[in-house]
Amino acid sequence: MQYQFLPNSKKEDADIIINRVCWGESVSAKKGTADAPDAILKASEQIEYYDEDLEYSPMKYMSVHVAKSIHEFEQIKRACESVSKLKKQLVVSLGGDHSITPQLTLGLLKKPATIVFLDAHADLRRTYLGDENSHATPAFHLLKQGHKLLMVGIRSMFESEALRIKEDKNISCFMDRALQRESVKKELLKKISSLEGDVYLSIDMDVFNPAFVPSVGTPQAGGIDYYFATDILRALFLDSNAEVLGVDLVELIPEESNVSELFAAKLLQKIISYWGVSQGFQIKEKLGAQMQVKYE
Ligand SMILES: [Mn+2]
Repeated sequence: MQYQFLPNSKKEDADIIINRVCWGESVSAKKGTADAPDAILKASEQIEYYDEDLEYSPMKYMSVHVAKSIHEFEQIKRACESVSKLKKQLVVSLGGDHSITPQLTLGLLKKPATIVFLDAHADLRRTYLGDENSHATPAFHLLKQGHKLLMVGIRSMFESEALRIKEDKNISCFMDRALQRESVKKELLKKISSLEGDVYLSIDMDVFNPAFVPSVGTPQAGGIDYYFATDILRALFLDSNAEVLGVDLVELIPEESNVSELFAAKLLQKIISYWGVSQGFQIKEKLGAQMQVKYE
């Protein structure tokens, strides 16, 4: 598989590493998350190279490596361990269900970080239907790993999860309902702009309104929209001093209309584009993957 049908660089030379984590074994309302990585990459072929917001073509400046797909839970951690020590790389992992996130952070993050966690669900269960590594438990594991959680878009939780959000000093939570107010949106963007240190961004695609992303494992009424998500990317990548080491997009299920995967592919392009500007690529020499292809 390729990103935007562009040539693949070697892993050690690439600016962007895309992991395909085809893992969706934990119990979900719907099945099919394991097929999402390739469906999102296929959909990326439909996304223009030019970023109309940031007014440059990110892939003229950046190279990309799409890694071999991962099908074993035990392999997920390793996908992030072999990132280059010689150059800065952004690791974007396409899931899979949300149980993959704590494995990815185990491999990628060397010290306590802030996890920006976009999700409709709190995902703070210790176990879910007897499964410790379920799509309902990632936030629990991330806290256990010593990270701080900035939760965004939450609108579904168990009572014990609500209590934990209130009591745990390592959790900041912006509920979806509150985010309907402009003032709270602004407050969140300000908070993200003030982040420092290592950051990991986990985007459960069910954070979006199901009208925009209909096909996810556990859809939930309410939800944020695409433009607010790009505001979050801007605050994180361009306005803050944080160093974003990795991103994941999880819980998507490919569907016939392709609307959900096209949304995810566009979001993926924006993530790469904003990170690129944060690293100053748009004023560097054009050595990117798009320079190797003739088609527009
Ligand atoms: Mn989730």
